[in-house]
Amino acid sequence: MECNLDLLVASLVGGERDRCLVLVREMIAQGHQPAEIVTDGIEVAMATLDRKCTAEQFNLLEIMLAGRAVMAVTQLLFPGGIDRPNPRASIVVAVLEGDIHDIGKSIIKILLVGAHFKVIDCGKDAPVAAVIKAVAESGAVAVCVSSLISSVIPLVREVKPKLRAAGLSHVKVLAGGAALKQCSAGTLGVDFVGQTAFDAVNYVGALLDGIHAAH
Ligand code: B12
Repeated sequence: MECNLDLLVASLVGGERDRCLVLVREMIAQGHQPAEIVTDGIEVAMATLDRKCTAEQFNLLEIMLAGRAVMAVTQLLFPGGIDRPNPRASIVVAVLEGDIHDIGKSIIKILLVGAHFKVIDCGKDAPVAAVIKAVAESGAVAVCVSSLISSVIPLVREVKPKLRAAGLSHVKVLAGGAALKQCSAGTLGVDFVGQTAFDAVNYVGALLDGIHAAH
């Protein structure tokens, strides 16, 4: 079983999309859980790429191919990328302006849909104003902001005050992604900072349980 995870990591790093899909199908048949494949496969592969980037071996094509393989595996693991009837609540997800890293956001989106939420995806490189508009129009109970570029941090700090100015102070703001997960919620001016996509799903699940218990 571990052997397949090692192979998957190597194939993701190598950008071998079709090979990754074959391996993941085998792993699912062997009983591996999607959460394990994300944590011990996708995230390990990305950490390997990160080390290459830091060692100044950054190769854009290599990283793009790896990103494409990750997206294909993610879609295979979590195929429920369509709206479901009677969702538990609406959640907005976004990568803010200046950042185009959207793999983490896509994982969150897929997990939230899988957990029966309606997801409004503002995409990558999204202005804060577009996020506020999406919340106002959808009646979302929370916003998940994902960022891998440190220069986006000032924009993350704008989200909560702009929600408040729009009369949406009840909406929770969650932050995550490599550039944000080292920061405290207080530093970023958000309600919650998560380490993994699963933290986002657990937080909004608990939030809704709290809202229902209060009524
Ligand atoms: C793949 C990648 C790319 C791909 C992105 C493809 C895509 N569609 O996303 C491409 C090649 C396009 C790219 C481009 C660039 N990149 Co890049 N890239 C990466 C790399 C290798 C992996 C990122 C990734 O996808 N990780 C996998 C996902 C699944 O992890 P994740 O986003 O952290 O998400 C997980 C958790 O954090 C959590 N999570 C994520 N969001 C949220 C939100 C909430 C609310 C919660 C609770 C949880 C949560 O859930 C996920 C699953 O558990 C990283 C290195 C790294 N390890 O971070 C560099 C990295 C992010 N890139 C970097 C840089 C510098 C760039 C470029 C500027 C390079 C350049 N000179 O052009 C450009 C960016 C241009 C821009 N304006 O955005 C730097 C950023 C440095 C910094 N801190 O500012 C890094 C750290 C590399 C490095 N060491 O220098 N990149």
